Amino acid sequence: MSDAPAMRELLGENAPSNWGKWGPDDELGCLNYLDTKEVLRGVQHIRSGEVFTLQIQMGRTDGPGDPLWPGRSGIERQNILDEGSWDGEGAPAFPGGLHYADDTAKIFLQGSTQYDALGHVWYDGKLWNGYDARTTVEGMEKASVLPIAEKGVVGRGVLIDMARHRGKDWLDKGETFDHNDLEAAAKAQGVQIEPHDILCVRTGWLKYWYELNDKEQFYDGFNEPGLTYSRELVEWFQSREIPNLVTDTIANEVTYEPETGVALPLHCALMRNLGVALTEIAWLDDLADACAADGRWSFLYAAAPLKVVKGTGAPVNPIAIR
Ligand code: UVW
Repeated sequence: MSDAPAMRELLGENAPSNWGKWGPDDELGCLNYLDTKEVLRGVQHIRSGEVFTLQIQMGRTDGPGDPLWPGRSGIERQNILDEGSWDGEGAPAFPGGLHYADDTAKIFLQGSTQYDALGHVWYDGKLWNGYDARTTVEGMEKASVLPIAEKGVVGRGVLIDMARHRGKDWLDKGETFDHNDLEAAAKAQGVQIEPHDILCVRTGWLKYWYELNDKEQFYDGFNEPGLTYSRELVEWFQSREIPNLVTDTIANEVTYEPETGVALPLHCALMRNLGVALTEIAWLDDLADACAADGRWSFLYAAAPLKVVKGTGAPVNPIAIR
């Protein structure tokens, strides 16, 4: 048993919270900030019409495979019908000679670029907005990914390139940064992180995954780089009313908080307590290169995860238009 403190001890009895802010039945949390005004504000950041798709490829076979949280596996896609299925006796026949291919797939809903449901993580038996954790049994009755998928996520996106800011191709294992570093990088990039911005943060970690091409080394001492917990950082997210954090890491924060060893406290502090939506495993490198080339770091961000009823999360292919 680890001697890390309990989540409640780390985050505090009176941790910053948005529970109840949007009523007792809310399942959208900070995505409520993204109203029609925010959509129109985002549209104003389209200048050149370049489109970037931010999902990684699912089921790549030419490299290390898909980057995943330990214990999860990548998509298992199986071909059910192909040209061979139409040969011989008993083959299906459609008037006109139509042939087609069909696949099935077994996937972890968190096994690619994805939105976490707001209820995906919890502590002390309570999810986002105070829902009982027993509502997760055999499918999420509350704060599943479905409300996020029904709403869609559209607004002004801003990209902070922490790897570039630190002069690195990618951050190191366990390397951390905080809100002050985000502000400093934004200033150096000549952009402001504004209230209600969809905050995209690049660490280069996915580039490391593909370029390293060595799973054993990648997972050895697994500790992703990322944002690290402090109460001030959580208050910063709350006061800026950030609706959505998008990163190119598997779990959006340093895996183990360095001082205490607690795993993924920001999942609890930001998602469970504040209702900030988390988007993980986003491919931000091409977007970052384009932003760096002309110094424009804001864009229209649009995403909608798949509408999985009771889902703990769902794959998504977000789009940035600049
Ligand atoms: C966990 O919750 C463990 O990870 P993720 O948010 O990446 O799904």
